Amino acid sequence: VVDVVALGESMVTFLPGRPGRLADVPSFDRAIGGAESNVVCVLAAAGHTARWVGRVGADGFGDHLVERIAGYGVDVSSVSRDPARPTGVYFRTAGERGTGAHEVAYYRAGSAASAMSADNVDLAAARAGRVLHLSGITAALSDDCRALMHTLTAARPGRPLLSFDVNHRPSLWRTAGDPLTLLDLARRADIVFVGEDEAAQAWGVTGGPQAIRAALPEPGVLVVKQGERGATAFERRPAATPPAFEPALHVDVVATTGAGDAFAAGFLSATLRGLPARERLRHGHLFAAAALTAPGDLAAPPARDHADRLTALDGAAWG
Ligand code: KDG
Repeated sequence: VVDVVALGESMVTFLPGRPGRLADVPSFDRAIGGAESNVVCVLAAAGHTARWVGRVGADGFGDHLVERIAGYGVDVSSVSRDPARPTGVYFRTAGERGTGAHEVAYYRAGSAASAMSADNVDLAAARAGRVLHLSGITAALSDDCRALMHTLTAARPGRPLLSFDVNHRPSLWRTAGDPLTLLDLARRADIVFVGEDEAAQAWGVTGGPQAIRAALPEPGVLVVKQGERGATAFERRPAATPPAFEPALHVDVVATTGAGDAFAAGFLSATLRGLPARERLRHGHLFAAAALTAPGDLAAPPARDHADRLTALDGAAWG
């Protein structure tokens, strides 16, 4: 059984050759992006078995994505090709120093992935792992994709552990309806990742981790990401477990894109290894730090023995 399967849209990403506004940047370098495939690429790099299920166009960009993702050791045998629709792409600017704020221009409306549905996606392959990782991005791509998300998150016997990253992308929800849908989807998952900022923007839930947990009591594990401060994990079992907070690592941010995906990969990696909450959060932070200090979405996580040494440091030495 494969450890983790992720389903979602991946895109060819164009990274700017130099800082500046989208209006000014003269050239871009090609890389790959896609929140869900990022998670499985990092997990594969961390030594787990992983599969990506998605849909790309029958075009060179589709070939590029499939080949690059396979290059991380991810199983891509269930990726389908759409003969009529293109692979999505997006361009972005470099993050501003300090804040990491950047512009993103998606060219993904009508993409091959936006046509994913229960009819053209291999549902058995999607459900064949120990963990199925999904994100809220898919729910914003089209009505078909939203229906697919409802199918995959429905309770059923033998369902894999369902991991859901809310990944609220405001620009996609401008045309996709109400992002409260993301709250309904999160309620069906076993492990949920959400940023404090996302909960406020998408659901109007302010007041920090406790308020978010109150709005989302169903998932067995809820991880609230609090930006550069750290992250808090709530767990239902054992019943009396208090929430665990772990501070993030201090790094010089090069680009924030992909950091949330790397965090999820680190947390899931440690979850699959049966590590306790403190170590799961710390693996999340450690993997995120690698992504934050790289220009693209993806960065190799630290080797496992090194990561284990770092995450076992006592409180004062960490962070
Ligand atoms: O998390 C990184 C992703 O946001 C990026 O790779 C692009 O998947 C993407 C999206 O839809 O924003």
